[in-house]
Amino acid sequence: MTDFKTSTGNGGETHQQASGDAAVLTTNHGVPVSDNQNSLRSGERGPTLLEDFVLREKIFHFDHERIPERIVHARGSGAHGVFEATDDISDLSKAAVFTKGEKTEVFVRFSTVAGGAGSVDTPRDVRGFAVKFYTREGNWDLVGNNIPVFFIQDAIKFPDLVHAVKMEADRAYPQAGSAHDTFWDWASLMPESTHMLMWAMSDRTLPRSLRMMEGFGVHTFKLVNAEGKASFVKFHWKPRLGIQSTIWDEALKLQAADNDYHRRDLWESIDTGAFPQWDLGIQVFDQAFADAQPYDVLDATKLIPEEVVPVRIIGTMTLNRNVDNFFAETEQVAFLPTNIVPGVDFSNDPLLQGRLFSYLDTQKSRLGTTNFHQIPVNAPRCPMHNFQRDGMMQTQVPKGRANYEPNSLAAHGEEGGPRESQAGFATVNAATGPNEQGDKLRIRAETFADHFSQARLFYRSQDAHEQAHIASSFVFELSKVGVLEQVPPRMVANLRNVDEDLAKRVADGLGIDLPEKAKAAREPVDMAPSDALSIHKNMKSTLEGRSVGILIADGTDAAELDAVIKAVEAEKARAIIVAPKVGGAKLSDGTMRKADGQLAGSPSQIFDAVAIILSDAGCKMLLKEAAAVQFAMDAFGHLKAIGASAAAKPLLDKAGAEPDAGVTDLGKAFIAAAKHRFYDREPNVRMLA
Ligand code: HDE
Repeated sequence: MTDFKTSTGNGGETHQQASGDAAVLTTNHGVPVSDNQNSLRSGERGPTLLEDFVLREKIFHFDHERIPERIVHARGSGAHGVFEATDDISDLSKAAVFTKGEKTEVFVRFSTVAGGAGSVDTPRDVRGFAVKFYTREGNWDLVGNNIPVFFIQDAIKFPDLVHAVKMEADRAYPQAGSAHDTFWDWASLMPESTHMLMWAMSDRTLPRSLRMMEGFGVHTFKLVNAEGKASFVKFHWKPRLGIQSTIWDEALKLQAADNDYHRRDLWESIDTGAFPQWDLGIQVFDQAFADAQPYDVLDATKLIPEEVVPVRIIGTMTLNRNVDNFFAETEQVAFLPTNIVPGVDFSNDPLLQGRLFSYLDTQKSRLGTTNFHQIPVNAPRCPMHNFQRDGMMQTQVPKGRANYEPNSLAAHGEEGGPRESQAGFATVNAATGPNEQGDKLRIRAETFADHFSQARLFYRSQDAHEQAHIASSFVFELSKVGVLEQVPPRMVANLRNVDEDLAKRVADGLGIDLPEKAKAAREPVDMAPSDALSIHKNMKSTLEGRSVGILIADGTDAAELDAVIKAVEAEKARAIIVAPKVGGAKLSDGTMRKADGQLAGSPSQIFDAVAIILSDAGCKMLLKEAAAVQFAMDAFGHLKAIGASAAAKPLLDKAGAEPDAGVTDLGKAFIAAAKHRFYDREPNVRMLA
């Protein structure tokens, strides 16, 4: 009989040697396994035996490895961290998590919405921003997005929205994108989605990094203090690195360059100790303020401008630990808006109210058991006691007879079990909003009728470049609508209620006549523009947390290269060397310098700025390399700073990178430029709507 263990060098002893002192391989039931290479057969070339419990168990388990992916937010990336409360808000909330100086463990999962678990990281899409706080009073989940408003006002529309935006039911495409018939058919028929559409068509849906986007609780919630007094609140996450987005052409090309662009970026930042941080802010207001607004604070398609109610910072979240296992943690984490702690409460927002039902159902469906709270990533870190018992996959072993209450077992010396506490969560009992009590009505409140004022507010708060991006996104997305010819004009008819100029630009871009203005349920009003809504008006001049790609080739000046690397690293940014061969390039001083990435696999879209350091000979060689020309061309087209050695000029010329404020030599000017994008360049490189 042939012994494959020795003749192939593939198993048995060889394998053990390779894994050093590794623990003994066993079955799920702890039985040591002697051969993990060959199944048990009847004769050398005969059929496999049913008796082979090792094979059977291994394949059985493998066959059941997958669980249903999330219906929305299927693709996500998670990390552990800590939240530290930095301000005393005991006058507003009694929650332990907000006690000044309190540190609370957190788990965060960022996600795209429409695509499947294996889809790309950079489609035009909303990003989920879900935070689980393991507080000493139980888990609090703030399950938000990177956009402060939502598409719909009532949870009953959610399945329609999701069906419309996901891949079309018959053909199963497109994956992870809204640029298709069914989404725009639905959206153009839902005027209440217009405000969110403005955000979705802006660069907010093209974040440069998960570390560089804001987060929002979206709904109005309540804070409750020790006296039981409630205030309304909206939650905000502000990234310490500032907000930064890519532009559309760059995001498209990122899909080809790196499917895992955001996941990798998050992992590598945490892995290298550059821990991402966000400040948690609150906008607090009362009923009198709510009543005085021209919109309803219970309507999730509306925001409260920061200029009207400033955001007060009350704590900082730091993500400092990558997961040990993606499935066990990031996939199995179960967020529930119903996970709430004393000191925080819900509002009557009808979208939030619907979510309170939905998430519990979905977790049971995904994780298969009502005991999903026992999975380590979901389990509270504080003690947990109740009389819930049994169920599939019960992993706890409750002792004694106390599985009911009231009971008098203690009188008999037995364990009686937990008791209710006055300090426990108690729903706020006060008139806190319109329709708090009343008749049962399947109706939308009249205060929810204005669908366009805040869409206009958003559009008019953007700078000219951002407005051009929004108009161009509408053109791009609507140009992907196929046979449903009625859809683009219907959408433009809605946009006329937002801004006549925007509507005209979109109609022109599509090459269609300007349609009649759609009749608004309520005429929009002009609100004072809010600078806080613009990315460009709030961008940080910084290189921190960003990366600079440095293209080199044989002959590159060693001193020049080292100076750029040093200057980039001094700014807490990453310097990443790109060369035609990953083994590296032979520099001017005769030394070999290893590359971090090979040119063909490291296009400039994965960097925030680029330096091109070439000798005359190196440049001559790269003029014949399309990837090098493209490197410069895309950096220029994506409005990035390009620092170049004098000898690299022919490459810039061939790439059409004309001199401007963002094209510099390799000195200080490059580092200063690398902190910015050159949006003024854009009219020279692309026709926007
Ligand atoms: Fe969700 N949403 N959602 N959602 N949502 C889910 O729960 C739902 C909404 C959000 O990383 C699901 O565990 C309804 C708004 C995030 O695991 C599901 C409605 C906001 C995540 C669900 C909404 C969100 C989800 C799918 C309308 C921003 C990912 C898988 C009433 C405030 C969490 C899951 C993670 C996930 C239902 C609207 C954020 C089906 C019914 C508004 C970040 O339960």
